[in-house]
Amino acid sequence: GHRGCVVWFTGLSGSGKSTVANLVVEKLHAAAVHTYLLDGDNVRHGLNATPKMLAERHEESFATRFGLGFGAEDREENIRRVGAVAQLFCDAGLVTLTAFVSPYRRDRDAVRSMLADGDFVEVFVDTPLEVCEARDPKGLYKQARAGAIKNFTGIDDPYEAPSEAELVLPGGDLPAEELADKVVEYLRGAGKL
Ligand code: GGZ
Repeated sequence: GHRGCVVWFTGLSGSGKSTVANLVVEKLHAAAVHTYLLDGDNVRHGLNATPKMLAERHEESFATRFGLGFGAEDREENIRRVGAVAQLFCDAGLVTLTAFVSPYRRDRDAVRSMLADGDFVEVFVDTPLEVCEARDPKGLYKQARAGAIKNFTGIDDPYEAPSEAELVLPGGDLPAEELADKVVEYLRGAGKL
């Protein structure tokens, strides 16, 4: 058995966080390392469901009190809860990967400070906005430009790039496969595997 850690991916929508994290999971699985990946697809549908999602199953007042949207406060609470869950998986000895935009430095640093020294590995998926917007896999940038989605990160909401990330991935320059190799290489070098 090995000690757990939290590999925290941060970057714009469409930067490749989830894609790279999923590839890292595959590579670590092949190396018999136990992992768990938390991302928008499994967290923002359950634990941190949006008000709209909760409204389908609960009273409107319940949905607005407990659902999490994309305002600064809701993003802060999203990251706080994800951080707390990641800490539990880390305690259980898993290499825990998270893939959230997590645009605020303060919120990411709060998670870092909850973990033991060295257990938080911040991975900045540094893909230029132009590249993310050209990819636009879900058509969200187009909607944000048209004003149909408000507070969209990179368009009319801020993204605070990490200044001291453990790893910066050139997301616009290299294929996801090679970026994932860099993450595995880093974790191996840092004695995390
Ligand atoms: C940013 C948004 C927004 C707004 C919906 N801003 O490409 P995606 O679709 O799958 O990734 C984005 C995801 C962001 O959720 P997170 O939980 O990662 O955000 S945060 O860490 O800031 O709490 C995008 C979609 O949800 N999405 N509205 N306004 N991304």
